[in-house]
Amino acid sequence: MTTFEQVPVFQCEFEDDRTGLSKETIKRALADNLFYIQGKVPATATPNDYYMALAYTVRDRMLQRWFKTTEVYTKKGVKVVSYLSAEFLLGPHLSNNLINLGIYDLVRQVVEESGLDFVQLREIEEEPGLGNGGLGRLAACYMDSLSTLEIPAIGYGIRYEFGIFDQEIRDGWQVEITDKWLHLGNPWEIPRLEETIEVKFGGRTEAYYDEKCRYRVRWIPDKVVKGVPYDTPISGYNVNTVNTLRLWKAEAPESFEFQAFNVGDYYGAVNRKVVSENITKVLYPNDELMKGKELRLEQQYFFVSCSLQDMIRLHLQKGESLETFHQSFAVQLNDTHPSIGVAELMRLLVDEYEIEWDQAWQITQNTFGYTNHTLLPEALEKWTLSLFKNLLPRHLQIIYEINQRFLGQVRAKYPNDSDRLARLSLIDESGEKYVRMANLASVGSHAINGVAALHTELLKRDVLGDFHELWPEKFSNKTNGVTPRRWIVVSNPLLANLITRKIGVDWISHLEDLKQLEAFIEDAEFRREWRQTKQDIKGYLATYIKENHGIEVNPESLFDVQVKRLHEYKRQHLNVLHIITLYKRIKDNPNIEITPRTFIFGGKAAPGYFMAKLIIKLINSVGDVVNNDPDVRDRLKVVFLPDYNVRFGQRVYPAADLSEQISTAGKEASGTGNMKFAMNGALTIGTLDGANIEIREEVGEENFFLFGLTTEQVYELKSKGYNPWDYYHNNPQLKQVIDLISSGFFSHGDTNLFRPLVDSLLYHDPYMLFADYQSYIDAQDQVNQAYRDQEHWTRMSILNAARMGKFSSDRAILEYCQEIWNAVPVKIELEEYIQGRA
Ligand code: GL2
Repeated sequence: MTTFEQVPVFQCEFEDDRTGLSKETIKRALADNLFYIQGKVPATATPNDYYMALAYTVRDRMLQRWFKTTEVYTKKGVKVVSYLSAEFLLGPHLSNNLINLGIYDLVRQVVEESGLDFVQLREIEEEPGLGNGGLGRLAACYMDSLSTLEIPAIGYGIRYEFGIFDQEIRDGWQVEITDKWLHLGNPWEIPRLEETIEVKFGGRTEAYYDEKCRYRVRWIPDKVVKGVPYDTPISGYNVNTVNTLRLWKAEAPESFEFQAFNVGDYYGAVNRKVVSENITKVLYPNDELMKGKELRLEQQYFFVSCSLQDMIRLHLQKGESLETFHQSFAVQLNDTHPSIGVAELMRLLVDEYEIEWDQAWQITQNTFGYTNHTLLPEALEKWTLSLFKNLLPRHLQIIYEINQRFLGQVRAKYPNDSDRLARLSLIDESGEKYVRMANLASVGSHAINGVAALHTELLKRDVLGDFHELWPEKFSNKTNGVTPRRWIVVSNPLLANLITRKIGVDWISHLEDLKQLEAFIEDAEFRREWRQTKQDIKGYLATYIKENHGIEVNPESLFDVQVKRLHEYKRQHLNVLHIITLYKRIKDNPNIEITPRTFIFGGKAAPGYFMAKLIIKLINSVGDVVNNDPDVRDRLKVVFLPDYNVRFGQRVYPAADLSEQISTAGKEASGTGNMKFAMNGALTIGTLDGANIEIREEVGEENFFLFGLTTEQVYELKSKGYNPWDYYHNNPQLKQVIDLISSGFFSHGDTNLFRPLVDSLLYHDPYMLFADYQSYIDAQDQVNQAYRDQEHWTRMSILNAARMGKFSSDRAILEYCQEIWNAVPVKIELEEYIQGRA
């Protein structure tokens, strides 16, 4: 085996083409990669070839750091955080890596001096959309912070061939197009074929006595699938650490099929190959909705088994015994999607490594931590026993065993409390029987956390209330955070530069430093610059909207933005009710004084979620009427921007004046978009939900537009008996708005189109839009007033950004490290002869 020191490039005394940072070297490296990797010369090269050459040039400059980082982690005594997540919504790599390596401006200059269009090349990158929304993006932010904080870490997930679908809007409706992110190749990943792992499925179990006469169980599967790891480097900002994101691809093991070929079952063998490879074909596009599909459980088990086997291999390679596994790895379950890991680690330890049950259980509990991300009942994962038994017969036995021992403890503590026992059981036996994954995760972990203060309190009280009573010490809150590298430096260079000119660059890795901006609040010139910056960015977005969607928007108008997945609980339709209210005011009095606004929406609906798709149609239909009505005189514009993704987020957060965070209180676990907006100087209109509460606490109530019922009031009203008709009849303004939709005014006279939506509001209104309507309109009227005083608005905007330090993912990761993972930074030192950073 070649050791690190033996790799020839490390002894180079001259500037190496793959590491050097002089302009000349980078220029040569681009040409070299174009020719030797892409096999192209300028005469035949496409823009994509140039993009690939550029990406390889950047990746080359990460490789030594990556290699060195990996090497250090194989040393005894280094504890590695293993973040298990079915989703990683990374977004484009190029700019982020350039920023983290400190070579953005340099590389841009070289590219441009070579006669290439840097922005064009940057925009060619297909973003890996391997996630649905907040949960997957959080995992990506956490990977960035882990590297930046120099924490040894590895992210494990699934290399979906098709990520989240691309969204087109046709005739106002969402149309889903498959996402072919890999079609032109992915320069950021390296397959590690030699580290392939086998995963078993199905079949049956068999009891036997081993040579020491101990009772054992073996699993005889009926299918084996290969997991091939694809590694992506995750650079830290301004440090040498480059952690790994290891995503697994399913492949059929050829050897397994020889028999089938020999007996002539060619098509059967091919079919099994196809079926195996289907496991990692596509990301399930449901956000916060559990659908009991077998393939989904296969995906979960597949990546979790690969990952745990991989960790065990690494641990054993260090020369350690499995008794100390939890000292090598802190494994975090990102929601219940990877929670089968609890049973799988037990199976590996007990069945394959012959560790006694009690000790294996200790190791398992010490290894796992569980983060819950939602209170929505429809999102809680559960699998029917029959499905589970067919796919994972051994795991079901293990779950029964865990359950029996666990319920024994509960019985001892709470004798004669069968209701409690039924609620805590890993098996739901109230009707058809299910395995409850949140219960499995809770029992198998030493730490359980929610993602915002309110969410954690509600978890402790409701969803995991019985577990909290049993083990209060396991619970803690870890309020979410987002990475300022991607969400300010990469996405908003104008603002980043302005901030850096005022307070230096340290804020990029110490976001609390933004507080120093408060000292400039009385500086009129600074306020002017701040305002001008926002104005310029809004101008860019306006141009983009005009060029790409043909809609003229006024950059002077208030940019009111709601971008997030479409969901009734997020209440995009409440926003629409406000738009129609303003429209009606104009129609009733065309000369009314009104603060010009541009309403910008973006977000995908799960393909099977009819109501969410109807809300998209409503937004577009209202937009068609409002945007084309001469009475409006361009004072209101409504745009739904299709295919909201990370890249588009980067464009829109910096341009927002107002951030819409209007979920029904108690429904949004945290939200992270709310943080990205405020960091970029947007003001929030929001409910007391998720992290909004903490954002408001930080920025000050006078700098936040609050409305709506509290969680307590929502519960109270529900239990008293909520009747949306009361609000409809008692509020003439609301009645007019609803009647206008019902009348077919926005649907060319079709009174049926939006009926399901209107009826749902009138007859059920599960998310209480009507109860919050007036309070929302009043808060929006305050927004209008405030925006008219631009000086005051600018002060509020600066204060919002300045007080967002808490919401850096660096703070969140530090808390996880100190309170859950017991992980500490490990500095990665590079040999002197390796080029330093720019
Ligand atoms: C979510 C929550 O809905 C969201 O409020 C939270 O910010 C993120 C990250 O913690 O997790 N839960 C969930 O299932 N999805 C989310 O976005 N998809």
